[in-house]
Amino acid sequence: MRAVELFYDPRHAIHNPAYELYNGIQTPYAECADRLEVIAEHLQQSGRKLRRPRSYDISHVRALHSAPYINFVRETSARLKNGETLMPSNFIMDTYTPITGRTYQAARQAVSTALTAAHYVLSNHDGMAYALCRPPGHHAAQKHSGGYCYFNNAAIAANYLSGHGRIAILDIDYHHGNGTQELFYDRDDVLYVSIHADPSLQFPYISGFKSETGEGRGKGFTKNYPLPLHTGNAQYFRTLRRAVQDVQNFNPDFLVISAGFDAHEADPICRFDLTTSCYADIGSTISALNLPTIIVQEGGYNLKTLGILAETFINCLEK
Ligand code: OKP
Ligand code: ZN
Repeated sequence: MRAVELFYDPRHAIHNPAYELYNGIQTPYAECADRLEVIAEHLQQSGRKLRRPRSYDISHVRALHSAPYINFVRETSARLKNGETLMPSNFIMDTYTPITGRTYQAARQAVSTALTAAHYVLSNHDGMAYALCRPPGHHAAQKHSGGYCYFNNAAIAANYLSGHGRIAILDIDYHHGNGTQELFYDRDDVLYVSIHADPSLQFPYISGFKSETGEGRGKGFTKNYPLPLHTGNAQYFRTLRRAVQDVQNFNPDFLVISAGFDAHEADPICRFDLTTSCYADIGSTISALNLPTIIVQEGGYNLKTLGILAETFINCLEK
């Protein structure tokens, strides 16, 4: 039994945009603060302790994101008054990623939460650490972002760990992590493997196709497994076995999981048909790799199921 240490910063809630634009129409913000609150409450009620992360300086963010992009998020946040929201057009590639007066601070804290988890496994090689991050990160690229993301929490933690060995990132969020893929596309010391919905039909549309495999030294160190709408447990699990085989072939020293729970059948904005038991199987399969592992929270939008999914997943990681 390997324990999963949990890191959670309640100040994530200061980032809470009022709406996103969908075909020009204001709709409630799916990436809401309650997402993380229901997970945190559920885990605490099932007897788990949540630890507060420490803070890390900006150098970790600068290592992957461009100065103009970081400055844009910081300065935009700084000039917005409480309650004001900007739907940016430069640097942000969609209308789902508004900036508020507190966005920069919350995004920095989410990075710190992921880095705290990374630091934990550096000194506890048998351990695992789960970073309850919000806002999520895997759509954040070097010079721009989108998809509810600002800074790439998982990628920044992976980059930090890459100073200590070879890193495999396994992204099980329903959406392709275009930001993470881009940030490591030309690197051979960080493997990126993603299972996600067919990007010709689903966000982020621009990447996640099978043909994208890396470039230069990074050729062969990106692996994409796009799946059709309404993928169920059996097909998902077959694909997961292949993805896990890729991870084993790479022989990493550390594993980073970009964990979205939005491939579940009850997710309101996604269209896979996984049941809760599939998250148990995913947890057990990852656990069997027996690697120092951090789990970084990405998507998952059904407030009624997020708590149980996180608990199921963590319980099986520990078995
Ligand atoms: C972020 B993550 C629904 C459209 C929203 C944006 C999806 C961002 C997903 N109103 N599309 O990877 O879970
Ligand atoms: Zn997602």
